Amino acid sequence: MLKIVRTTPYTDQKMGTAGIRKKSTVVEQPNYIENFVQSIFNVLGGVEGQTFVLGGDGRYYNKIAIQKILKMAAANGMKKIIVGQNGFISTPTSSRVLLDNHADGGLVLTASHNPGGPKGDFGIKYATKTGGQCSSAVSDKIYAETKQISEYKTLDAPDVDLSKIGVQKLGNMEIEVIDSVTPYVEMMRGIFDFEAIRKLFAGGFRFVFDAMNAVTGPYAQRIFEQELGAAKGSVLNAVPMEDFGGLHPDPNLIYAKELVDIMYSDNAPDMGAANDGDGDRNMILGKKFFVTPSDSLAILTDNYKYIPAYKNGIYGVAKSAATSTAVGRVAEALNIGYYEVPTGWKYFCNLMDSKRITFCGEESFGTGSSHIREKDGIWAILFWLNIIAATGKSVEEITREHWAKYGRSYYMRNDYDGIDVDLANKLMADLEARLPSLKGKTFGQFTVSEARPFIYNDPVDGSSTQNGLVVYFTDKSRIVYRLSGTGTNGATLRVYLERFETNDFDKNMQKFLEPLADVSRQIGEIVERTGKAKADVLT
Ligand code: G16
Repeated sequence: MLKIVRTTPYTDQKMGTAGIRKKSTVVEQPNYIENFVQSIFNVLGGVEGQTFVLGGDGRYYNKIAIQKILKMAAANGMKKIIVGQNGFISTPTSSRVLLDNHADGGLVLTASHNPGGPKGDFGIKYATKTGGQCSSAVSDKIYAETKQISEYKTLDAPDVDLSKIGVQKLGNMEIEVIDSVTPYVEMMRGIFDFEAIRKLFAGGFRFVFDAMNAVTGPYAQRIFEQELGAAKGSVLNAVPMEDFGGLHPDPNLIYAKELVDIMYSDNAPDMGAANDGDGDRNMILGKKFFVTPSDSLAILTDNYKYIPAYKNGIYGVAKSAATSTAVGRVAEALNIGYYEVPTGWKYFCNLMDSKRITFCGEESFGTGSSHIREKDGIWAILFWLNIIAATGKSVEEITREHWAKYGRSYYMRNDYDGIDVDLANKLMADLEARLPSLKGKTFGQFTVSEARPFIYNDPVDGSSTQNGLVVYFTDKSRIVYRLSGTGTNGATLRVYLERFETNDFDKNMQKFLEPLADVSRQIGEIVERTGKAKADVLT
């Protein structure tokens, strides 16, 4: 039975870098999810007759939110919803299923790499029919709607059983429960040389993948172990859990500790990799060797010819402004288009839709291509495995050859967490005001050549976005400052540091970047303003 429920608006439903991301306790408030979802439907002018894709990374509150959304969709006259079995779908798969089915939109329930559980985080990403996240213009409209919403529609009906694959009805709406792993496996088979990777594993190549108790466990077991023949047990933490077993499913050197310990042990396998909560991020490790996401993007781009789906040529490549400039040197050598965009995957989508780029990536462990409109964790790992299978070289050899050819960007991100939001905003505003006065100034060994806000003019839709502040130095070093758009605990100031080196590739990363980190604190007045002498997290 149709129910119209009166509600009062929340004022904090502005989408950040990727949808809304909140503490679980926030989304558990009465009508919180309902207000947000109805606001999306309203901004779309209703969803009558439409088809959506729905699912999440299985974190705490996934099941509850899915039932709420199914009932609301049916009450709003949606024609069909395609849902992952038991409500599971990785972000990359959701994008693929959306495109394959010509769906009108999609909702992915995830807070990505943030921890889960009753004390963790929850979130919703909204994708349009392009398979990518909505534009800032649309998210602004949705935010405006969330501030004035007064009612939502739902159905008075029992919960839907999502455990069985097949079609069922809720009111007049069709619900198709799918095995979300199969379409993803088929997509990967269509891109990479599975036969070559199979031979690599058959030849004894040792591989370990950490699913971090998140959504990619079942995908990874199917692809790496069953399809490609990696040894049984190669996939660690393979069973998705509501709280990720207490892990912080962020694939970096700090949070993927179990994997890092294995890869830095004396008996390390040949390659290690990890994904995040919803399967769109990746980390690549060789034996006692870490590949920065910025280098990974550059290396994949330079080696596109080894991959069957790209061997006939690629369009250009793009990176977020904060990501190191390594891929820019490859783009120049390959003579392909090269774009720098604000942080947020949605900024790549217009470039992919208009065939300006094939590959794109970000420092925050996201890499992807135009096969979907989200970043793709397992795709990046298969890309590496395919290159290794084709060249017979190790992760370290491939990376070192890259440095020898192009030079090395030593690169790290310093995060200052849990800062008061007003204080952080003021720090950025004041720094922006000071930027023009920095030009020509010398800080220790570094002289500023240019300092400006990063402004992106989208060549496709003409929109203009400012994101972060960039300080360039005469020796090709760079510092980028920006505030995170995905945190849930005050503000996080991210400071990205880069130094370029053409000869010595064995410097200690942190030590080499430390003088620049000092300069970044000085220029940003970070210590005085935040009281923090050092960053909380270095990645
Ligand atoms: C999201 C976006 C990414 C972006 C990242 C940055 O990643 O999808 O495009 O790079 O946030 O986060 P922040 O604003 O905190 O630096 P994800 O994996 O969380 O969806």
